[in-house]
Amino acid sequence: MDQLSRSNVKNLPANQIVTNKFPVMSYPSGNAPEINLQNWKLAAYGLVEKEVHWSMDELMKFPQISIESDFHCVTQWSRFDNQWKGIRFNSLISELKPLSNAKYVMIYSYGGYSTNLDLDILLGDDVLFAHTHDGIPLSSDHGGPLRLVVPKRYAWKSAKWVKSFEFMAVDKPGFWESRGYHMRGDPWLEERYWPELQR
Ligand SMILES: Nc1nc2c(c(=O)[nH]1)N[C@H]1C(S)=C(S)[C@@H](COP(=O)(O)O)O[C@H]1N2
Ligand SMILES: [Mo]
Repeated sequence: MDQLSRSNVKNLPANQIVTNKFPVMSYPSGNAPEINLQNWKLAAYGLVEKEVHWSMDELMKFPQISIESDFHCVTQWSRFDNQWKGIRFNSLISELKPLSNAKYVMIYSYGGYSTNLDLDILLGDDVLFAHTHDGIPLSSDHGGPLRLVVPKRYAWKSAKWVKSFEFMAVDKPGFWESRGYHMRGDPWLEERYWPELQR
């Protein structure tokens, strides 16, 4: 089925419009941050038994998974059938051993962006740290070398240019969440903004 006819059926959350383009949405600067790929590492810390810093070579030794998922931006565009390839968030967990009180994760990006997610959601089979989109290495505009992909949340939770993530016992707002976006951001429940901030 093509993308427009699919949009009439069941895969489009309320008040979204299908696009076949792949818009770039980056804030605050509008530009991709400078990232030194030479000594690039992904760091995990907080409520874990062991802090870990992975190089890209180390990450590439984890199982490389491909998933197809839809991408829903809170500004109301949706892009169907994105092919993402990368490493499941879940498969990094065995090295970290989160403590039992770890319930939330803050993802930090180069450039100062951050976003908070429930650990439960991140452990899903569909959540990846992706390095490839539709068969092409992720461009820096789209979050290369590595971005998070969380299909069950609005796309602002799919942090580009990931740098580190922190396990937390208490939820706290990331970049957009502290500016009124919803703490959870489920597109099927239209969790766009905190109700008290909606006008
Ligand atoms: N680091 C970072 N990640 C980000 C953003 C951003 O501004 N900075 N924008 C978010 C928003 S609002 C959306 S819709 C998607 C857009 O991803 P794209 O630019 O690859 O389409 O990235 C999300 N991840
Ligand atoms: Mo977005």
